[in-house]
Amino acid sequence: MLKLYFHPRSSYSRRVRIALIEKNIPHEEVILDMAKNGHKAPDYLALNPYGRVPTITEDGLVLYESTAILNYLEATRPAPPLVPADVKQRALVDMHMKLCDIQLGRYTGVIVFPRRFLAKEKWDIPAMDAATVEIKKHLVLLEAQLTGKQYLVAEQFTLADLCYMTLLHFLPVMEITPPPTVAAWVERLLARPSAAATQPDA
Ligand SMILES: N[C@@H](CCC(=O)N[C@@H](CS)C(=O)NCC(=O)O)C(=O)O
Repeated sequence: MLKLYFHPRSSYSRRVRIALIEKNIPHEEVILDMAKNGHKAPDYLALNPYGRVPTITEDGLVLYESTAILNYLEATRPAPPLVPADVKQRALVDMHMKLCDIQLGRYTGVIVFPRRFLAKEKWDIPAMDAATVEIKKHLVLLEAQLTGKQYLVAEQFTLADLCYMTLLHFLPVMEITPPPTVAAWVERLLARPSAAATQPDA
């Protein structure tokens, strides 16, 4: 059976958990005690030498990096689909998944991690301010791409939306107010039962 190693507060793990729910995939869950460095323990590092979550294992395969896992789940369990059938539309999904990590994930980490887990004296305020600027720039681009649309690609919920939703969940924590179309899109995504079932406690 597919096994998922994760932490309930991890946004990248949440991507995979949402896909498992959306696709109704039976699996076993292993929660790592990250507060006690469970993700740096030798037995976990033997699976994922980067010591990050999520990781999945299945039939001898060990796979980490959330987007690689999402693509694997899609390839092995195509129904219900989380990508469009059309090749060009599928390419757009891949583009948005990559841009989500490069243009957003990179910067949300700079702000969200200290705000959730570190005392204020330990915050790197200039770095967090610079990250805020980059995120706001990206949200302006997303606003233009989403105008008149419900979802990023092909008017259907895809892996592109899924990748964004677990990071944009933290807009309030980052004290960033999104432009209106992005705000409505995030609300729509986070209203999905799979989002409710995986909501982090803080
Ligand atoms: N690019 C990775 C990011 C995974 C990641 O950064 N996970 C965080 C938790 S959300 C983690 O494990 N951090 C622990 C560490 O970096 O030591 C992915 O998409 O899976």
